[in-house]
Amino acid sequence: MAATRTFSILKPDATRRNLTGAINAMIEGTGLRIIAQKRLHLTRAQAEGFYAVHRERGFFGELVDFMISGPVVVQVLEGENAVPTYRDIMGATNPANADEGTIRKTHAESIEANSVHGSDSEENAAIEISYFFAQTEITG
Ligand code: RTP
Ligand code: MG
Repeated sequence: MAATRTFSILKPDATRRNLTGAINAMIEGTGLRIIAQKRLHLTRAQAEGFYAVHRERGFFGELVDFMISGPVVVQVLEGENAVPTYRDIMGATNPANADEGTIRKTHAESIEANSVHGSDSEENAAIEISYFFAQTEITG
């Protein structure tokens, strides 16, 4: 089967607790390959743009404040069924509902500070990858 890509963010609660390596090991354990990665401190405008689909939700302001509260690591992941493979290892949005062995069950602090983001479709993955990465930064 052809390799596909998804977009990932290790959120500020993860970088603050020095969990980049631990989470990357869980990602690589699925067989997904981290084909691009960089550490950034998002601006408010970048975070608002990234989460624009949620701007009408009650938690939008808090979510943006959280996402700019510290550095993040943005990544492109590649492998078979990359979007659902990553969503599976991430676990449910609320860590209280996440399965054992998932990133969020193991590491997340709360429904907001839930350690990771992963695209929810291949279409959104392509949009999100191009929001943060130039083609020349991705080595498949
Ligand atoms: P993500 O987009 O970050 O991968 O997470 P997701 O699909 O599992 O969840 P989504 O519904 O897209 O929500 C995006 C992020 O907003 C925060 N959130 N806070 N306070 C709340 O009720 C609430 N609900 C969602 C989380 O950080 C969630 O990952
Ligand atoms: Mg989402």
